[in-house]
Amino acid sequence: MRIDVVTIFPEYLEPLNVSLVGKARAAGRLDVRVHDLRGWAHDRHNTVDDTPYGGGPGMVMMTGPWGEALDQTLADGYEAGARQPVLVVPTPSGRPFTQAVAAELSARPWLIFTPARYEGIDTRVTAEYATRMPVHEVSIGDYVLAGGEAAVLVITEAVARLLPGVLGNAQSHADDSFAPGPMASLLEGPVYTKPPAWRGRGIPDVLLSGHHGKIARWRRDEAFRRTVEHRPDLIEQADPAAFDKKDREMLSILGWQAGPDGRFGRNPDAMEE
Ligand code: JCZ
Repeated sequence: MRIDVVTIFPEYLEPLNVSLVGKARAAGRLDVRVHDLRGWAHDRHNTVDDTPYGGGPGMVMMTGPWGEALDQTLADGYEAGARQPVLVVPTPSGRPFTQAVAAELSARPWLIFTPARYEGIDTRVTAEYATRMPVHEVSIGDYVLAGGEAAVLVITEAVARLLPGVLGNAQSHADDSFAPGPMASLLEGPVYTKPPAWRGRGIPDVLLSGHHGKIARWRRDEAFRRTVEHRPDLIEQADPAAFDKKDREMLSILGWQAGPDGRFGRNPDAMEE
């Protein structure tokens, strides 16, 4: 996979040299190019922003530098043999970035990120490139960053670990919270490692039992506990066909019951603080 990033803060992307993404690059599975948008500015002050039409606070990133940067980035990529680019634009007004979007992007050969600053990019830029390639405006969460660079780091890491040969074994993804499949829509439960006793705290006996069936069941029960506590919306949205008899027992213990449509909701008679 090839990734181009165009930004006014190339140093902000330094973490892409480290850890999983850095290793994927070193292994030749990922080719990352970071470009300084100011290299395509038109004046001696390297200006890339201007005041918003219609008034209001802040500044807007100008069409000129972005257009030339993207034209050059596309030309260089095609020249190097890259194909089928997707433009990924981090913005708080984008579609939610989810594990499903990460999986979709990981199947593409070429991603071009345009992290903005100020009040964002003149909307004609995405309109223009949307006529040439898929454009994904994505939000990594309901909070407001000062710019899109941190979102590029987040998205790149989520995508890179899905690339073939980057994480190692395929099972590593199958049990991820939010991965499709039998663990779908449940958060992962607690984990333990050595030593077996620490500050008076032990390990649940079942994990030392060697009984793989019981261990799997315990882990799933703990996943339900955590999901009910932290993300009850995931239980409410889950396809009840994904729940077996023991899942239903556990949900009942946790105060949840199936409604008329089969979906689970909190049992109002079992409400605790
Ligand atoms: C540019 N402020 C780009 C994205 N999910 C999310 N939160 N905040 C952003 C974001 C904020 C920005 C810019 C200026 C993305």
